[in-house]
Amino acid sequence: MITVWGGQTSRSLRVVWLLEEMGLPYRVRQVDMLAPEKDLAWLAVNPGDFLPAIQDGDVTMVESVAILEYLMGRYGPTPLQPKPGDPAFPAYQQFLHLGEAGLATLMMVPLVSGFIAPAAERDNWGARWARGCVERRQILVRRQLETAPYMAGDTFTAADISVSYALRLGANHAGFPLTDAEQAYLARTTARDAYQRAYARSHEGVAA
Ligand SMILES: N[C@@H](CCC(=O)N[C@@H](CS)C(=O)NCC(=O)O)C(=O)O
Repeated sequence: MITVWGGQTSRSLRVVWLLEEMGLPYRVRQVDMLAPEKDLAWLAVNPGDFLPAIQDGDVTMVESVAILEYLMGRYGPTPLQPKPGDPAFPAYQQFLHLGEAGLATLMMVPLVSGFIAPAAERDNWGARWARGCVERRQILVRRQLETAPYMAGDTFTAADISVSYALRLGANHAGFPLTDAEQAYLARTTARDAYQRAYARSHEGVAA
């Protein structure tokens, strides 16, 4: 049984979403990152103390997009992961990684500056720089949506799991507005049964 260590708004949602899409059995172990006392069982899994992580038999892994690639490689093949010879593969690979490396990672800087930093440090050069980087990278998502319903083309893939998470993170927690096309895209991806189940499982046992 695969164990997903996660939190309700964490990138563990990407992992749980993929597991639901693939129909694989798993359990979620919630970690409260803001708890005054650290969960020692959690720190033994990831001493770096960032979510998500998975345990699958002898395998322990962190980094949400790497975990997606592991699960698809280990338990695929799956249409969520186009093969290298597929014309959709380059766009798939690009947006799978852009969702984290190009968008979500950079979004964290204005997010923590805007909502967690002391008031005097909220408007800072680093946060403004990161915001500009995200805004320019988001143009690539918008350009893709002018020609196709999904990041890799006509078919939903793990790249959509990666990018959808980032767009929601930015819009809901870091003040990155969504265009009409991005909103329609998110409505499309998050209407999937697997997303709905993943969202519910990720929030189980968590007070509203
Ligand atoms: N690139 C990592 C980012 C992980 C990350 O930033 N996780 C957040 C929660 S979504 C976290 O645990 N932040 C606390 C910290 O890094 O101290 C991934 O995709 O898994």
